[in-house]
Amino acid sequence: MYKIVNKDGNAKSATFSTVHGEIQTPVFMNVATVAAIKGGVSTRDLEDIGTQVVLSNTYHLHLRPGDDLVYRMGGLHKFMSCNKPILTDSGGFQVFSLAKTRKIKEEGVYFHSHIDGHKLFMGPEESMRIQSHLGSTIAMAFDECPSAKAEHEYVQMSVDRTTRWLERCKKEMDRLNGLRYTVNPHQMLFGINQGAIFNDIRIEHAKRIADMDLDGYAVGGLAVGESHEEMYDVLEHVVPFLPEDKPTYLMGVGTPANILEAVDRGVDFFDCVYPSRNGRHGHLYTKRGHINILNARYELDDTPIEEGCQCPACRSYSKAYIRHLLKAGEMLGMRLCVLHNLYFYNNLVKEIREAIRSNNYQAYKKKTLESMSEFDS
Ligand code: PRF
Ligand code: ZN
Repeated sequence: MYKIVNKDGNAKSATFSTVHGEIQTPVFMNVATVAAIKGGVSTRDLEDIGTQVVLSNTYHLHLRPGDDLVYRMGGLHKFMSCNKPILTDSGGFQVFSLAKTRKIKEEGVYFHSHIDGHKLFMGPEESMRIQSHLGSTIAMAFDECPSAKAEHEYVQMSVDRTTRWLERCKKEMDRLNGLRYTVNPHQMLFGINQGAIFNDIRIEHAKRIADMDLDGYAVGGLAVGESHEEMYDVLEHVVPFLPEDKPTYLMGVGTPANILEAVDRGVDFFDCVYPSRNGRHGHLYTKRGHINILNARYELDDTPIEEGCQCPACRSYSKAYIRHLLKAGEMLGMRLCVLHNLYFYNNLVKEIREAIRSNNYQAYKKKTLESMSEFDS
């Protein structure tokens, strides 16, 4: 059940109820590709950093440890001891970005594992069966994400096939949810809009999938090499054709500025590897821009990464100490940086929700964008 709490312009803030708890949107999903947030963050830490939803991956878990194993261990929630909603991506995108020698056919995609090279096949039914084994809260449809540089003719052909794949996903998900030994019989399915940067294809596709009464709708195929302006333009054109009474998810996006702009165009779910990946390298987000904690200027800095930040790193440790840990290759250094960055993203969407709910989004967005560009060291 998706209920809009308030709209401020096109920005919307909602509550989304799931069998694993209620989600407040806009929300940032914390990426745990192989059922672990990289950087040594455990599910025990999620409360401290304000995580609402965890995102994991069909492709990776199918290869290792195998979705069969996860099923026998009682499903992903039990396996990784996570009591929050989990969204699983379908594997479509990862097959295209990671696997070697893939061949796309009407039935699905033939490819080789990026781990040991063995031959595999994944189509809509396989993706749904794997996600059903995992028992995630939300399953994503199996799609093709065409390159941002693909031509109109190819993109049209690909999107038509993605629509046929979506029909097969829905049928298979309905069947799986009705089986007796399903981990999560209430598993939800989100469709994915594609069409590269061609607004005509995007809009036609959005209209077709909007009629399919899915639990939510994602905009895929963005942040794959096009400019930020092109991405915002696609959102402006396509989001109005997706059902307003369902969640809108922009896949794999993005920077704090991208999130602020996309919220303004009606998006309310996000995920991105930036906070965890950048954290592992000592690149830290603050309200005044990003800092590189390895910079010599922080050698004797006894202040936290961000004054007033309530994350586990800032509540106890100085920049000088965290810098030392990273330089010494201590695991704790990386962990503290990732905890801070995830807290920053989760807190950003929390502030965004508060601004939308008090009809103050434009002013909040302007102030935040201005202050975030203050420094870059
Ligand atoms: N499709 C799927 N997952 C994704 C994408 C997509 O297009 C993207 C594109 N930014 C990220 N993750 N299934
Ligand atoms: Zn912090």
